Parts: sequence; structure tokens; C-alpha cells
Amino acid sequence: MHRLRTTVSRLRPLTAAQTAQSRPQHRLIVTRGSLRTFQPGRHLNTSVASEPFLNGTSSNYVEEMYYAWLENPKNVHKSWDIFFRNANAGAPPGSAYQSPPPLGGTIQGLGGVQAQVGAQPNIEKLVADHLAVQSLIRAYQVRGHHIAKLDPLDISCVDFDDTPCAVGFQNVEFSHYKDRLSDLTAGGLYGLVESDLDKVFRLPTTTFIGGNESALPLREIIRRLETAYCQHIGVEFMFINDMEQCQWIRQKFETPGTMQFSLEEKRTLLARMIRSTRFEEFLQRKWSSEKRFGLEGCESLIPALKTIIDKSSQSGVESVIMGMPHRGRLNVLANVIRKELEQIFCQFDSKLEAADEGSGDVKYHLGMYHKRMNRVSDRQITLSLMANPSHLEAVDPVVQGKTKAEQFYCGDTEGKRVMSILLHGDAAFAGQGIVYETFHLSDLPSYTTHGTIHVVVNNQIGFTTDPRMARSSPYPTDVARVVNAPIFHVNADDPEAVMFVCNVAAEWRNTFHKDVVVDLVCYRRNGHNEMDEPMFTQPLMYKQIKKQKGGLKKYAEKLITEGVVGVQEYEEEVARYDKICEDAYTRSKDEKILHIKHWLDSPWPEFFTLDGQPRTMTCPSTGISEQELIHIGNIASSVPVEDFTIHGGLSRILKGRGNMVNQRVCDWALGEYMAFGSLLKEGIHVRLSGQDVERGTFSHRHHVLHDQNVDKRICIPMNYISSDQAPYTVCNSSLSEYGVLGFELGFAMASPNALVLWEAQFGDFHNTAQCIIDQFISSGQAKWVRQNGIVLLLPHGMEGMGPEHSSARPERFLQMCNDDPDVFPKLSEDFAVRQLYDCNWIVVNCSTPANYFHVLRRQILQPFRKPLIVFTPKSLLRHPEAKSSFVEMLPGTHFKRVIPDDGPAASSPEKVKRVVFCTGKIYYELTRERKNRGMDDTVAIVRIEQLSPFPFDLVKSESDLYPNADLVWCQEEHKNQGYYDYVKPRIRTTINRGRPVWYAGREPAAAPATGNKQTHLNELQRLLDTAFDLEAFAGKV
Ligand SMILES: Cc1ncc(C[n+]2csc(CCOP(=O)(O)OP(=O)(O)O)c2C)c(N)n1
Ligand SMILES: [Mg+2]
Repeated sequence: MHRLRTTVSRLRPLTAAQTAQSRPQHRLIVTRGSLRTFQPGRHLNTSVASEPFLNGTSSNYVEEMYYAWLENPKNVHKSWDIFFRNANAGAPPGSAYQSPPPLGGTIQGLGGVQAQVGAQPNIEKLVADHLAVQSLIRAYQVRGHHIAKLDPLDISCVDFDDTPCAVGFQNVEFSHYKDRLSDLTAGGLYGLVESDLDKVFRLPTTTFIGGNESALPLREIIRRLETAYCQHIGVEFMFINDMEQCQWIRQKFETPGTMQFSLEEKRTLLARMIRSTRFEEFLQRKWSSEKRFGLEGCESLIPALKTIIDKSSQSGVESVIMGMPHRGRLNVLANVIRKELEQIFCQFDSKLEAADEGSGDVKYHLGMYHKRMNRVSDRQITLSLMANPSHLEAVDPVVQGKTKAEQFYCGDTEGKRVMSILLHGDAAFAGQGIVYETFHLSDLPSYTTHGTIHVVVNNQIGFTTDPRMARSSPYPTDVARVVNAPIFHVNADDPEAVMFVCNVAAEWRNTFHKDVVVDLVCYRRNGHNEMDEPMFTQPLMYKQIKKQKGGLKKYAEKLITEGVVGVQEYEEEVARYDKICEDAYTRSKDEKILHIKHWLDSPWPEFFTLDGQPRTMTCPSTGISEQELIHIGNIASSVPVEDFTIHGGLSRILKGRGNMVNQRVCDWALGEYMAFGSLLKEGIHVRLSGQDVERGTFSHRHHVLHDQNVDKRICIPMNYISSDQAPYTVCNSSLSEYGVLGFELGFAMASPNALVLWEAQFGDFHNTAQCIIDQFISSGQAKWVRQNGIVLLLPHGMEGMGPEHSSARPERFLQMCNDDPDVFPKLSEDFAVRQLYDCNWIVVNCSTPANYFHVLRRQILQPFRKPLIVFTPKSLLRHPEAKSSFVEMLPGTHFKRVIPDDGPAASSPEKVKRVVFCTGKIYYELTRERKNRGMDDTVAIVRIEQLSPFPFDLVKSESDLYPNADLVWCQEEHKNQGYYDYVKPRIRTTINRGRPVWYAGREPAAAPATGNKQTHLNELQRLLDTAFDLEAFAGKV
């Protein structure tokens, strides 16, 4: 707020009148061959009496014409142009208007009036004043929020600015108008004087303050504008480009008497304030030294959310998905979602035993899912609050993704049944870039949730940092302007104003299906948490806060004064809620065990058994019939619609695919097609999202065909596989990793029966989404007992393309795997599946299209969900040897965790001198080198395709097979990167540390790859030399 006031003068947008004034004062005009100067101004020199068409009803129209003419004379018809020029040039009454010239006659133009003078002061002032009033109205609409009384503390300008605090505008003294309006307009009252206050002015069509009246005295115009724009609500909307939307907002806020509530509504509001306030007070009484990030100072958040939910439910919304940070979270769980109070209270008991595996999480991060009756609408509504990490705003795109998925699965194409609400802190909303990334998803066809309601708890502080140090924008909400979202600032100490804007916000979403922001300007009664001392850093602010009467008390007093409730009734309501809390507290003592499962935000009831277990511990074959392979292959190599012209180059690609189908082989793209196509056929929705995924960064995929002759005509052959297939979504995303990966993770959360994939343009770009990977994907299940089957496709490989674009950083993913490197696991029949069940995520680097096909299908056919990280190839996409026969994909076949050597080495294993373990594309370089060196029978090459969970069993059988060989791990990545640090201790554990595991690969380095092609090739040759030099490690220990 403080910052605002200092920046108001700098930020003032130009009104139309100012624009006109700010034009060059003298413009050269050519008239009849002579040069003369033209003075623009808003003095129209003519009168109604002398120009009969200027009567009462037309003057408004004339004004508008004049206004437009001032902007640009070409905006109006020539006849008006001449009229205004004449009037401006001082044509006497009656002569400014020129009749059209007679045919063949000479034009009576400006020359005739050039010498005419004699202004008509009345008319001049009349027009000028009307324009001034119009500008004044606009000034209120544009900048009224600057002087609205939004800050309940009213200290900000005292603290940081010498401007006197704006006070409520009730006074009718002219001097007050002037002072006040000088804050709004550049020139005070635009030339209006005190005597004009009682003159009646016609209202333009861009205001609704008149109600049923079309003209009002200036004094009343100002009073109504003050009521609409300068009380406890500040409306920011005039930047919206859409006229209809602007008019809608004007109507909502300007219509006289718009903010009126029934007695019933006021009493409900009071009851909600009581719950919100007394809940925090109860926690404070019982656990005074526990962190809870209380809501004190913004208690009206609870009625705000409930209003939004009531209103949305009334208009048909059945499910609301919410994301929110720490502040007031327990209160929202208790009083909005209606989590049982004893479940919340028992969380404060440190002796509670954890019932679930995994780390669990602190109470103010857990999520919740609850279906209940909405009493206002009398309809069922499902409310869910998503679990989230401490990382502020990270949950935003996840909420959006889940919302989109729920909309998708229930066929809600316009967002009428499912919606999201996002809550934010002021500092985080302005500071975190993910907010911006999430806003930019809001209107994209494959990502829109058809309008999100954002609610900001703007307590004017972030931990210990003042807003002036935390952001460069006047408001914390300015980021929302990029998507033309209206922003409703409201003084959170006025619950009725809060309720009003929340109603409008819900109606806005329901009408336009676009984002909207409610900015609750409030304060934080305690420190950042209840243990923090705020006086260290914000002494003046906190002196004021200590004096501040609580919001509930203020509102209760107001309603008691108004006679809406009696004192006794109020006190009884308070006592009633206190008793509810006390009773729940007593019950909470019976809880001995903490079940994180009770805090699940996205249950999948049909997928698991009743107690949340997988239904089996087996995974069927992931192969499909030859007939099906051929069918999908044919779709992949054709254009399934008539009269569709594709690019010649693409025809060749499709033809190539057709040839592969005839030969019963797949390349990488076709293998992927087979996986997606077969799952779709089985009713599994597949969604592939990421930058340029439709074509594929490497131009290999082509899932969307473009007609070369018809703009925007496209065809997605994958949707032509069978009539009863699930839909396929493939969507190029915005250029965001954090936002889009978060979104897809949320999408994958909604249902276990979908394969949701996010592909990075190049694998290294995933690090801008690191927070989603660390906080949600790697550890989400451990913290929140919630499974997720998202797939990350990360193009990876050293192709001499330089330090960027080469490494998807496998080392980082592997470092976060939870399998123990030092313990050889107990083997059992179902080891392979159980190992998957126990891991936090699966990391693979497939070397064949068939294995890629299987691992994608396994994601769905396995009886639980785990995130899958796939390092995908680049050069292998077109490598002639990187092809798989249909035979490897038929029924009975599976994903191969390890691909053993199947050449001469494996036929006579005792002769083998070395086993080279590797993963990914280096395999093809190794086999070529081995062949060139004639070492096919002395060196075995074994591919570890599933890196994590580590295939201890298979690696053991491979190393046992070659008793006379030394063991080498070969990778193309640098030694401190790639897989070495992960794989080495695990191979050592497998062989009981009986043999060393040698390293053949690049030296340690800071950057992932060289920028020099020749150096790249030299390095590659060196590592291959080491891999095949049987003496390389002789004598080393
Ligand atoms: C990404 C991130 N950075 C830093 C923090 C540490 N942190 C926790 S709360 C907080 C202040 C948040 O201020 P604001 O968004 O205004 O919310 P408030 O606490 O005032 O409600 C900070 C910096 C965090 N949780 N997440
Ligand atoms: Mg804050």
C-alpha cells in the first residue's frame, strides 16, 4: 500500500482528455494551399440556439464525436471534421455548420471562418464540462483503487511515505473534493469549479452509477463514484481489453445499492467469522508453543472461500480443487473442507505413532478430500485441498493439472462442473516465477481450467521482509494483469466487502470462465509463525497491530449496533463453537495412531483394495498380438482422412513406416506408437505434453499432421485406431518446464487409468522444473502416501552438441533413488514387481524400441503407479541397428531389465576376458568397436536397461556367467556424472565385493560435455580404447 501511494503519480495512465492535451500544442495544417497553425483544445465554440442539431438529446452524441475528433480528425465523418474545425477556429454561432456544397459549386471551407472570432463561453464550457465529467468518471474507474481505504492498519503511508492517509470520503466540502481528486487526476477536477457541483450532467454509457437515471448532479456523481471505487474495495480492471467484460465489472460495482445483504446473509457471515476466529484462539490456548501459521489478521479468508464455494455450487460446480500455502491452512481444513477437528487436533500430539510407510509430512502440508452437502445450494460438492511442499506456489500448476483432468474425465469441456481455487501469500505471489508460468497456462486449449479464482492473503509482509523490499510492482497481484484477470482488492477487516467481491469473483468465473484475483488486504497479528518476534523487524507496524481491534469483534459490534444480532445471541454462538472444539479435543486424545492415508487428496478407490493395497503383485505380459501391431503400424503410416494433403517429406516418412510394418520391425517412433496405440485401444487415456511434442523435437514423431493447403486443419491418426478407443491428447506446451511438468503431474494424479507423459525438449531443461521433481515426483508418495504414474521423457546422449543439450543428468535422478546400494535384496518369485512397488521411482535407459514399448505399457499394466524416468535417445531415433522386430513385442514378451550379450561371448562364457556393463546408446558404439577389433568372443557387453530399482538378480547371473572376466562399467558421460556412482556400489554388492568394477568413460568434469566436436570424438575413442584394452587395469587395485 505504502509503495502505491508513492508511485501513484508516476503510474497515472493518460485519460483520453489528457491524451488530447498532451498532443503537440501546434500542428501544421495545410488549408487551401496555405499554411496555418491549428490549436487543439476541448473548447467547442458554438451554441444550441444557433446550431439547432445541438439539442439536449444529441449533445451527448456530439460530445462523443468531438472526443473522437480530438483523438484524430479522421475518426469522424468529414462533415463533423469541418464543423469542429470551424467551431474551433472561432466561427460565429450558426456558421460553424456548413451545408454540403451544391453540385459543381466551390467548397465553402475553413478559409471562410479563418478570420471569425468571438467564442461563446456557455457552450464552450458546457462541452468542456461534459468532457471533464466523463474524464472524471473514467479516472475513478481507472485509479479509484489508489485511494480506496484498503489497508486495515492504515499505517503504510505513515511508515513509508509523507502523503497523508486517504480518509473515507463523506465530506461534501469542495476543498475535500479537490484534494481528493488531485490524487486521481492530473489536473484536479479537469477545470470544473465549485459552482458546477450542483449542475446536472448527462452520464456516458460507460458508467452504471446512474441506475435508472441518465443524468445526475456532479456532487452525486462524485459521491456514487466514491461509494463504488473508493471505500473498502479497490477494483483494478480497466486494463482488460474486452469491452463487454469491462462493462460487466462496472455494472457489478457501480450499480447503486449493489452491496446489500439480507439479515440471514449477515448472520451466516458472522457465524463464519466466529468459527474462523475462535478456531485459531482455541489452538493458541491449547498449544501456545506450536507452529500453526495462524490466520489472525485475515479471519475473513474463511467466509471468503465459503462464499466462493457457495456461489459456484449454486451455479453448478460439483468439485472444487484447492491449493494453498501454510497461512491459515489448518483453519481452511477445519472450517472450509470440514476435516474432523479431532483429526487436526491429534496432529499436535507428538507421541502419535505413524501408521504408514514413508516419511509423512507436517500437519500444515497435508491434503484432504471430502464430499459433502453444500447448505446454501443444497447440492453435493467435493472439496479437495492438495498436499504440498513448503516450496511456495509450487502446487499451483499441480492443482491446475488435476482440475483439468477431472474436467476431462467428466466431459466438462467448459469448466462448469469442476473448478480450482488457488490461495497465495503476498510475497510469494509476487516473487515466485511459477505463478507467472501458471497464469500462462490459463487460456491454452489443452491446459485451461476455464478460470481459476485466486485469493491472496495480503498481510503486507513476507516473513520479515517489507513489500518495498520484496517486489517492484505496486501491488502483489500485478502478475495477474498479463492474462487480463480483474483484480479485486478488498480491506479484509470488512467481511461484507469481502463477501461481496467473492460473490462477484465467482460470478465472473461462471460468466467468462477466466481467471480472477481477490486480494485480501490484511495484516498478520503474530510473527511469521507463533514463535516469531515481529517487533525485531517491523516495530511500527506491530505497534499498530497491537492496537488493532480484531475483525470478528468489529463485525459483531457492527451487527449488534444494526440490530442484526443481540449480544446474548452472539455470545451463545461463540460458546457453541468453543464447545465443538473442546469436545473434539477430548475425542482427539483417543487417537493413538496417525494415518496419513486419512489425509489423501486424490484417492483411487477402485484401483486398490479396500485397505489401499495393490490387487496383485504380478505384472502380465506387456506384449500385443501381431495383428494389433500391424493395425497400429498401418495407422501410423497413413493419413486416415480424405482430401488431406501432407508435406512431401512427411509422405516419405510415413512410407518408411509402412515398409517397416511390412518387414515386421519398429524404429523408436513406431515403438512408441505401438505402446500408445495399444493402450488407447484398451481404454487407457494417453496424454503427451511438452514443448514441440506433436512433431517431436527431432522430427521423428509426427503425431499431428497438418494439411498443406488448409490453415489449421490437422489430423491426429492416433485417434483413428478404433471406434471405442480412449482419446489421445498430444499437445505442444507453453515454453515452461516447471509449470507444465507440475501440470502433468497433477493430471496424472486424477486417475490411475491414464498414461501421462511429459517430454523435455532436451533432458537438461528438466532442471528448471527441479522443484516438481524433488518435492513431488521423487518424494510425493513417501510424504503423502499418494501414488503417481507420470512418465518423464528426457532426451539424453553425448552427440557432440556441446555442454547443453547433452545430458539429462541421470546422476541426479539416480542419487534420489531409495534402493540400498549395500544390501543384496532377498530374491523371490515376484522380486521384479515387488522391487518396483518398493521404489520411489523407476529410472530406465532403453536401447531398443521394443524395450521402450514394453516399459511404457508396463506403467499401466503393473498393479500400482510409480513415476517413470526415461532417458530417451537422439541419434538412436534413426540408427539402422536401433530397430526391434515385432517378435520382441508379441504376447508373452516383457520389458527386459537387463539385455544380456547374445553373441559368441555368451556361447562360450568361460573364454570371455571382460564383461562390459553399460546402458543406453553407448552400447551401439561399443558393439561396433568390438567388431572392428575382432573381440566378439572375448568381451561380453551387457546392457542394464532398468537402472533403478537396480536389477541385482539379473546382474548377478550375468557376472556369474563369466567367471574369468574382469568387470567394467562403461559410460559416455563424465565420471562424476552419468550412472557410475550409482551402479558401481550396486554391482559390487551383487558380486559380494569379490571383484573390482573398473571404469571406462570420460574423466570427471564440471560441464556435461565439450563444445568442440573433435574433442568429443577424441574422448569417445579414448573411452572405447579403455573399454577394449584388456591390459588397461592390469596391476591396478
Ligand atoms: C520457494 C520458497 N522460498 C522460501 C520459503 C521460505 N518462506 C516460508 S514462508 C515465507 C514468507 C511468505 O510470505 P507470504 O507469501 O507473504 O506469506 P505469509 O507468510 O505472509 O502468509 C518464506 C520466505 C518457502 N517456503 N518457499
Ligand atoms: Mg505475506
